This record gives sequence, C-alpha cells and structure tokens, in this order.
Amino acid sequence: MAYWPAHIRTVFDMNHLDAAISTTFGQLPAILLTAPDGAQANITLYGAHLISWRGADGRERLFCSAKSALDGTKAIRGGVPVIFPQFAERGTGMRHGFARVSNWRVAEQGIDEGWAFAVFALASSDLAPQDAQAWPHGFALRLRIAIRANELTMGFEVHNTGGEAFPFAAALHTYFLVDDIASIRIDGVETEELAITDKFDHVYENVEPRLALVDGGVVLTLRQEGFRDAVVWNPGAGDAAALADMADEEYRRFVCIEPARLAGESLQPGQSWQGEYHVS
Ligand code: TA6
Repeated sequence: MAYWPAHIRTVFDMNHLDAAISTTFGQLPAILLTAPDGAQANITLYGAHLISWRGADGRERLFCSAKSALDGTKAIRGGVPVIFPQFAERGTGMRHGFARVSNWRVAEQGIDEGWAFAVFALASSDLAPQDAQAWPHGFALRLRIAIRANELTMGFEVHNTGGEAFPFAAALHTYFLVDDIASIRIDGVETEELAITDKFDHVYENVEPRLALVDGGVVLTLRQEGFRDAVVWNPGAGDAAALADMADEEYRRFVCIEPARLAGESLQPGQSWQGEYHVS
C-alpha cells in the first residue's frame, strides 16, 4: 500500500466530495476546491467567503490580513466578502450587511468542463433571530464560485421568496493581492489610468463592464455583469493604522475592486436578480 504523508491522509479521511474537500481556515469550516488543472480556491462557510484563490500557475491572487479574525466573531479582512443587503452605511442595518457574517450552506459542488465549482446558499430561515428581525424579508441567496486555469467566476443570485418587494444592495468586495499599491494601475474606471497614491475610497456608478488591474507585468481582466457599479478602496497608511484587524504596512499589499449594485429597483416577490464577476 502506498505511503501517504499525514496531511494527505487527513485530507483523504475527510468528507471527500468530487472537487471539494472539507477543511478549516483558522477556526472556520471551509471548502477547498481543486480543479483538474491544479487551480485552487478556499472558501469559508462563514460568509461564503473566498479567502484564497490560486490559478493553475500557483500564484495567490487574493490578500488576507495576518491580523484578520478567523473565528467567526468578526468579518474576515481580505478575500471576497459578500456584501448584502446593505453597502457600507448606506442604510439603517448592519454595516455592509449580514451576509459576510452569516453561516452559509454548501448546496452543490462538482467539476464541469474542467471548472471546479461550489454553490453556497443562505436563506432568510438560516439567519440568527436578531438579523432576521432587523431585515424581515423572505430571501434565498446563492453564490457560485468556479475556478479553472487562471480564471475565477463568481455568480451571485438574490431571490425574493417573500410576499413583499424589498430593496437591496450587493457587492463582491474583492481584495486583490498586489506587489505594491504604489505601482498598480486600474484601467476602465476613469478616463485615464487610475494610480493610487494615498487613501482612496471611490464609488463609480454605471462603470464599463470590463476593467483591468495592472500590477507590474501581470494584467488581471475584471468583467462584471448585472453589477452596474464598482468601488475602489485602499485605506492608505492613516486608515490602515486605525484598523485593528490590519497590520500597519499591509495596506501596500492590496487594492479592493468591487463589482457592486448600490441602488436599483426593489426585487418583487418571486423575482431574482443575478450578478457575475469574472477575473482572468
Ligand atoms: O468598499 C469600501 C468600503 O466601504 C470603505 O469605505 C472601507 O471602509 C471598506 O469598505 C471596508 O469596510 P469594513 O466594514 O470591512 O471595514
């Protein structure tokens, strides 16, 4: 019988799904997706939070702070927080909504034409009583994460399962790992290439559906559908120092480029809304 090192044996002993393996990240239950070509993604059930994405080239593309809480007491600082039903403080509810601090379920997983994928679900009936009281609407959310080669696709669906229309905001608050914030460029949000020289926090309404993040010799193409807006954020040295869950120098290592739906028509009973984000 072949000898397997301890960490591989543990993986085999775990609940073994086709493309996905149950694992943990910090203290949080997580799903590790592996595509046939070696691309990998790690997603915690807390927040359906994509915290690591490596393409088939093995390179990590997402930032996660070394000081992030990883025990479910606070939203994860990094990766891709799912923002729903409120963006930041634009509303009376929890800052950036409850989706990023709720426990989601794995609804599906598998391999489809070389893509490893998993679908995460959260419904109004899954909410903690205080969250359900604060936002008393019937809803079902699905987040589909798929990886292959050096590509990532995230599809987000909001379905109104209740009897009344509700307004909502949504965003995929993606923290891209960069070599140095001072040398990146973002194409597509402004008429000229955008460089970030200090704290930056800007909402772009009705953006071009195709943006690019240029980081040295690497160009990431970001394509969004359904999400009409985009937000670009970096806290700069000053605001980073004030964040308890970010080390002082870490602001240099990421930029958030977030497909967003900041406003829009209320979702009618029985109706769904979909947004997609493709990164390659
Ligand atoms: O998306 C930008 C933003 O709303 C910023 O204003 C900034 O504060 C960031 O999100 C992070 O918010 P958080 O609640 O995760 O600290």
